[in-house]
Amino acid sequence: MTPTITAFESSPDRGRGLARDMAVRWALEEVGQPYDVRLVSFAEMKQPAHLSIHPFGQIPTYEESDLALFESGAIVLHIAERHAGLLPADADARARAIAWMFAALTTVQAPIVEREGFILLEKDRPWFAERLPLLDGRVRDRLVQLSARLGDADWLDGGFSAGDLLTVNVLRRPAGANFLGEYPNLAAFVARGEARPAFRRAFADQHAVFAAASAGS
Ligand code: GTB
Repeated sequence: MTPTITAFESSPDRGRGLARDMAVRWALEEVGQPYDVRLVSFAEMKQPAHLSIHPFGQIPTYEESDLALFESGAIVLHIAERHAGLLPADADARARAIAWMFAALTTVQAPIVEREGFILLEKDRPWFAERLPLLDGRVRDRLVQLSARLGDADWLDGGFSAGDLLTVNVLRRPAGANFLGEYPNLAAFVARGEARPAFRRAFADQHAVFAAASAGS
């Protein structure tokens, strides 16, 4: 059965592929699984029908037969476990790839999202100028460590995996991408991810939603 995912009807990122449906689209493209997309408005996300699938009223969700999932990381893991191409066959390598998935969504993402939220919500506050360098430092600390681990490898642990997919996806967010110039190997890592045909298809599909909405408005 063709799975259905949800995405923003009108994404605030204006087609830049920064919302979390992007990781799910990319994973589905990597494994060659066709999918349908149900676009939802902010209001629809808070209605009982959507809340029955996503308890927090967000996107993305994933529905396939009787299975309904939320959380982009869980959805990508589900896709990776059921299709070849996103997790190594060797059990230890697979466990390490899953560790990178968790690292992307927790350890790497946390300071990036914290800085992003701070800029969005607190830029007019008197403490903004004093606190921003602290949050910049937290992002840099993480990127220094990630850069050291990646070294001159193409991917984080052997071949491309769901761990790389989620890490690239997180680093694309503005609060990560703003610093990539300081870490050429991370910039190249993100560029390698973005050059993958599956990424490009996923990006084009989500961008088409924005383009269609703009044309209609
Ligand atoms: N942990 C969840 C996951 O990974 O699936 C987080 C899901 C989530 O944050 N969903 C957001 C959402 O539905 C969209 S992705 N928000 C609506 C709401 O909470 O009411 C976050 C996002 C939104 C917008 C941009 N942007 O404009 O750049 C980037 C990322």
